[in-house]
Amino acid sequence: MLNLRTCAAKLRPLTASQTVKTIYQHRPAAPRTFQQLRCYSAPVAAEPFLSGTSSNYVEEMYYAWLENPKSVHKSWDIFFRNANAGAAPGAAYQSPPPLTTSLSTLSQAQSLVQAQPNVDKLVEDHLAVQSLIRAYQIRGHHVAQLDPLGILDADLDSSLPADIITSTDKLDLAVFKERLRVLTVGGFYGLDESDLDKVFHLPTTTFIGGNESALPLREIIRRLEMAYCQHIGVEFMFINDLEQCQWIRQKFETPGIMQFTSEEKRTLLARLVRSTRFEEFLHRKWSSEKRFGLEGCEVLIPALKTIIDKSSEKGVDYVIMGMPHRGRLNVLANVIRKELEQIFCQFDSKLEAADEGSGDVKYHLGMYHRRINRVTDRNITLSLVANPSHLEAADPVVQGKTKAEQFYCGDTEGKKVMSILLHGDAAFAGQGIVYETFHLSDLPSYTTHGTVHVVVNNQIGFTTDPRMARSSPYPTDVARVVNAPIFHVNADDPEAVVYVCNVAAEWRSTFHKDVVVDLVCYRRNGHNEMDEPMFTQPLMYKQIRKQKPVLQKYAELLISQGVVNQPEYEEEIAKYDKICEEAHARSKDEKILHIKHWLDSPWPGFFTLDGQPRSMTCPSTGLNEEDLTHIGQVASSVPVEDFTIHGGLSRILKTRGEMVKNRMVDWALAEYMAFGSLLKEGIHIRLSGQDVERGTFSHRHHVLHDQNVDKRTCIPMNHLWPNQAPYTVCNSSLSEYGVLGFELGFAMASPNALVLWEAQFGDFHNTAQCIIDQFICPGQAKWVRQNGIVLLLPHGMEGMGPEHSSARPERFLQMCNDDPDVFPKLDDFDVRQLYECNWIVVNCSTPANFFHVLRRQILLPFRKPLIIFTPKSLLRHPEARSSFDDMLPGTHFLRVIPDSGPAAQNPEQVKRVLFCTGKVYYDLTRERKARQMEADVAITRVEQLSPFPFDLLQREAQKYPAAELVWCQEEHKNQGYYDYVKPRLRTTINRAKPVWYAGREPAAAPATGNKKTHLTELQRLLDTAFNLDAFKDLA
Ligand SMILES: Cc1ncc(C[n+]2csc(CCOP(=O)(O)OP(=O)(O)O)c2C)c(N)n1
Ligand SMILES: [Mg+2]
Repeated sequence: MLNLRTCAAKLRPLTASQTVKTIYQHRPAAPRTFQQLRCYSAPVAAEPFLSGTSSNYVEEMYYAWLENPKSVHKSWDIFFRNANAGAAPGAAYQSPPPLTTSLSTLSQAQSLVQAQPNVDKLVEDHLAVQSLIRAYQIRGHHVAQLDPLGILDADLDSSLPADIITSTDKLDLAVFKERLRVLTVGGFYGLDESDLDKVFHLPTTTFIGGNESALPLREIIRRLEMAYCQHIGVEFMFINDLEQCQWIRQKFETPGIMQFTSEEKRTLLARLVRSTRFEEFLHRKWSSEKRFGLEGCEVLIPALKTIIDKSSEKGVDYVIMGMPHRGRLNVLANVIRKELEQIFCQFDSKLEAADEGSGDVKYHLGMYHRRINRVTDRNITLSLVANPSHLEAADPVVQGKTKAEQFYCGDTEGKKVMSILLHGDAAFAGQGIVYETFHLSDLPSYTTHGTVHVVVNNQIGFTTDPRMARSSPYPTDVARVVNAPIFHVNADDPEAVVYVCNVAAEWRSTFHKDVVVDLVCYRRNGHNEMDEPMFTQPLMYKQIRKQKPVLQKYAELLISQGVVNQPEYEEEIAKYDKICEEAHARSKDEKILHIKHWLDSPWPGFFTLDGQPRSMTCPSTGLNEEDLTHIGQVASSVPVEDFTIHGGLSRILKTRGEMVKNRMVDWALAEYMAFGSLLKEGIHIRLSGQDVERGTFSHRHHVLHDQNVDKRTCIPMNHLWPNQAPYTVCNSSLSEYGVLGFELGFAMASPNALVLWEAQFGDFHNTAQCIIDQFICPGQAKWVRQNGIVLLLPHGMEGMGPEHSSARPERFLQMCNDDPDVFPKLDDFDVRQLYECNWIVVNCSTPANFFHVLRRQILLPFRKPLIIFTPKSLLRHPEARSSFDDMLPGTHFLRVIPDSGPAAQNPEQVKRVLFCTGKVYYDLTRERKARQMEADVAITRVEQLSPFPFDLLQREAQKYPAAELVWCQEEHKNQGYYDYVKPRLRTTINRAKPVWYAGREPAAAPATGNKKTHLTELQRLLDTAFNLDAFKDLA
């Protein structure tokens, strides 16, 4: 095949310089072989007709001829023979007679080909027809009739492509003729009207012929119009894969392929009835409630059901969906099949909440439902992921959850679990997260093996016209970056929609790649039912008022076809209305809202049946010496044979080995110990983020690379124990929003996994702020959904400038739900306080504490997000080491590390207690030592910032009765921890004393860009911290 390609490439026209170089080459006479033919490229290329796109056509014919010379037209056979035999440039032709009007005369002509020498016109006309076919395949969608209103251009362009012979108004023969004239007679294609009845051989790149290999031009144009310019616009020619293109052409070009049985038509009508009458029912009962109805795109319901039916037929048994507001209730009712009374009761304002959760069921809560698919008679589980208002934010979350479900059921190819993402047209085009999510779609550790995207393209976003909302022709153009085919379809043609959805589902199950269905529709009402659309879209809405609902149109069609009769149709409507009425009556009995019934990811077995934790205790997070040593040894070795690692890495591993011998760990080893021990207990671990495999600071090295064999890698963590859980460590794309969303989704699927996302530098997390603000911080409060995701955010003022210093602790702390002014009434702070918080925020100062907090995350009987500010310079700081003794059984995470030096021995003498967190501790102890103030100043480390260790810090403050209390931080005053800590510290001491501040001044940027200024600032804050008179005048 490679040879074939090379050879065919030689048939392409050469550049001028290539021609000059090769044209005078010696051309030995030779038999017809690929190798030999390479020499003849110059004369062949010099044929005048071999230019531009026509060379592709010739290439195809050449392939066909090589395999069977009879498979091509006689004229081509002669041409290739001559070329192969070394004919001079321009002399390879021998002209056959022009084709006349019928197929029979075509074959006569073929037999006469050598006798009649006028082949030029024939070849040119064939090439023109080939170009024409290609033009329809590439640009036919631009003239497809996609807008049900008939007033807008789905591609925002009212002009017709210059190389398509069509008129948008099929009835206007005059327009058609004029266009034909412009494009043909002396024009683009060089054909004329008389050619319309001539028969042309069809290339292998089209299926319009069905069983025929040649057609009259008139019929070719008609069939191309049928395939590409009706209610379906297919965008696929950018796909760089012949097999995939052929597959799509076959699906849309084959004559008569879009046939529906009467049974299928009736099913489609019944689905449209449900979709339409559901909205009507809601409108009747709650006319003044917002519901973001589906009117104008009722076809979405049959569309989704088709995708699910077809996917189920192909073996999928779990579909995870994400969608925005539009039609959400309808999808819940008619696709996921949530009980109608459960939906209707949400409109009852008297509904009381039985559990926590902000109760925004109607538009945001998720759903999980297992049922039998009636069409395929197979089990199917459907899950709709809870989503915030932030459009498209749920996209990566859905993908992460899908990946996790695939991972946990061993579905490595996405044959059993798949995702469907729904989008609005404005959001799909406007939100960058869509692009980020697409870019995850083909990455080995992030692919879900194809997502079906469905766009509810109502050609408006709130009040904004598409012309003001996007620069791309279609709202779907973003999908082109991953070569996803895009099927635009007029949503008022339900059969076209269902056909396209079937093809989309088949595409996904065949190629396991993303695909987009663009439902071009309209929005019958305003953005919500209370909005007046005429303020801003008067003409569009005048048209919409005239628009017959799709159900009515389709019912009339089926009645006219005799597929159903009027009474049957009315009965179908009455049947569904009755279902709604009965459910409505039952819904009045629902007095209590159980938000836990709206979970998208139940964790069976993890909670009690009431959804409570199975205990309120946490065992010791320590580990036995044997396991510590074993993990340490694997972490410092290469556990496979004949594997050469980099010399520098050998030294790192050797140092690790020595540390293990000395029963010590640094940061990287502590992480190894935590991960390795959890893997032994069957906990899957997934660490994802930019460059996490090595670690941004080159400290981790979880993936070893053979220096001699390309792409040969080894992950020692997966060589720890015989039956261990798998460890996934994956460098991500350069995205935060997308990847953090993905990992959050991954962590949703199971409580028995430790899922960590590491920011390259903590600063960068703010690109993913939406995931933090909308999901991680309030997820449980809003949606009663726990999540144990861990964020590793490198943080610290190290003179690297404003961009690489701060993970913005102040923001995370500001979003903690503990009350600064109330000392919690708890008998157990260790676990109970964690249970009540919205997330845990820590800044560890020792590797052992880092080890414990990671293990605690899994050993807790519930799940909370964990934010860890991780160190940079401490990764290699000689004092930032821990002994195995601090990690043995019985040890645990220390929320506070009290001073243990001379100050603690004589607490009454202590003049000042410095409270701090993280790396500044090492600066403070160094300075204290230098000033010989170890007996005067105690240093207390707050390791768990939130929930705030009120109990332990109260003890610390009381221990030093004569001491001033100072919060010391290296961050600027308006940043870091001060604003969070100060009121809480004051609460612990009943506001009996002030809490002073030692740290940098307030500032707009997180850090100075000047190294010297950085050091000056540091010295100044240390001076304040140890100047016992610093606050005298302020007291
Ligand atoms: C990220 C984000 N920005 C702004 C909004 C406010 N908003 C809600 S709906 C909407 C228009 C959405 O248009 P489209 O995506 O076409 O969906 P449609 O409502 O037309 O179905 C906007 C701007 C939002 N929800 N999310
Ligand atoms: Mg819209």
